[in-house]
Amino acid sequence: MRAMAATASWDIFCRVVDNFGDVGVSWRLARMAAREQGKRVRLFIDDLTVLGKLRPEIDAARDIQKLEGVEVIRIRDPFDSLEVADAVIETFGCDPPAEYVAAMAAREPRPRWINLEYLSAEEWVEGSHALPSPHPRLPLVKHFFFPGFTPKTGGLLREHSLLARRDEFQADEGARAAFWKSIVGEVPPQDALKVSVFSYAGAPIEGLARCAANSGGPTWFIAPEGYAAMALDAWRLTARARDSIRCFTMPFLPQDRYDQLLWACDVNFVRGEDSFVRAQWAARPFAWHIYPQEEGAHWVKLSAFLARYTSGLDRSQAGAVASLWDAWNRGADEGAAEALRPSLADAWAQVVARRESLTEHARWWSAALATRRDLAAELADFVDNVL
Ligand code: TRH
Repeated sequence: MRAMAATASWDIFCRVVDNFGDVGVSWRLARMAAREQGKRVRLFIDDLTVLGKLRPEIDAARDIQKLEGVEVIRIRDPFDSLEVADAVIETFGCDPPAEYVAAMAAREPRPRWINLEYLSAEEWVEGSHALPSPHPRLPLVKHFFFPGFTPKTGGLLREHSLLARRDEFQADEGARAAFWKSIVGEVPPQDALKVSVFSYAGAPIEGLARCAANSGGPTWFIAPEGYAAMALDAWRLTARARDSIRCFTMPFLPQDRYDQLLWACDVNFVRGEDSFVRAQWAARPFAWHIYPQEEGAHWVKLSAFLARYTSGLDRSQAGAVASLWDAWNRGADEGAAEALRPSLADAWAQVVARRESLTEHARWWSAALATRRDLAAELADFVDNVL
């Protein structure tokens, strides 16, 4: 029995906890819902300065503005945008303002209410995806929507044209040269290994630079502003820097340009959630610096993904990837740096030696993920045809 009409308007709520991912994911979903799913989208954010880092067109001083078909509105207190949309998407359990939730309960028909959860490759996600959660007091039901890597989850954010644009860029030497000139003012030599680095504090960046320096071949490290850039700048100033290693640090790139950096590099070090997914769409070998959680809970999450990602690899390839990720994430552990060196150096050498086959695998992995509908389409189908 299908009672409710398809949704025309979506209100998406995002509160910045820390870092950029919450906004990165929320903006990406909002843009896709407007451009690809034909929804009238309002994106409510409490801190516009963070969105302004990813989208320099955003004016953080303005309360309301439009960008790429999305109305971007600052969450104000008291909250006065009480015209409720057909579907309400809160990201990462950020709770829409109480006034708005009260208006949702008074709306006829009731809006569809979704909580977009964090991405995980763990098996329990399948059992939690799409589960209802009745509001304790109000006549409202919220549904959990889990991104994921398997058919029993909500899938991943992937713009319709993304992979075609990636392939075009990766096949076009002129476009890549123009990109490099635009971000570092020169084009890398053919034999240079190009490595992008986006990490949390504590990643053994210096150790990695040293490994690359000892491996002899020319390596370019590229790091947009952040921990990695600071560590590379510090390392560059030490005596240990070598001519074979070039370090480029730069301001934060607009979100779509960051995609091009991932496409243009040979190996990408990424973190969190959104850059982690973008690295997979880039079809290049990558290492994931996972957001550290209490009691090491992040290790479970990391190995759950590694088990899926390396399942198509042979033992030595899987071992190389797993050792690099282990050394990269262990880097933050107290006093690990010293003990880590051998394993990081060995793991990096193993990965570089297998770069071609790991790149093939990355391309296969991206293609396998892309056989599924993207998350925005899955979500639209869920709210329009299931709820
Ligand atoms: O910034 P993050 O560490 O965010 C994370 C995630 O939100 C994670 O879920 C949460 O648990 C943790 O914070 C607290 O990493 P993430 O998810 O990769 O988001 C970074 C965003 O920044 C992504 O959208 C890509 C974008 N970006 C740019 O636009 N330009 C850049 O130069 C770089 C490096 C990133």
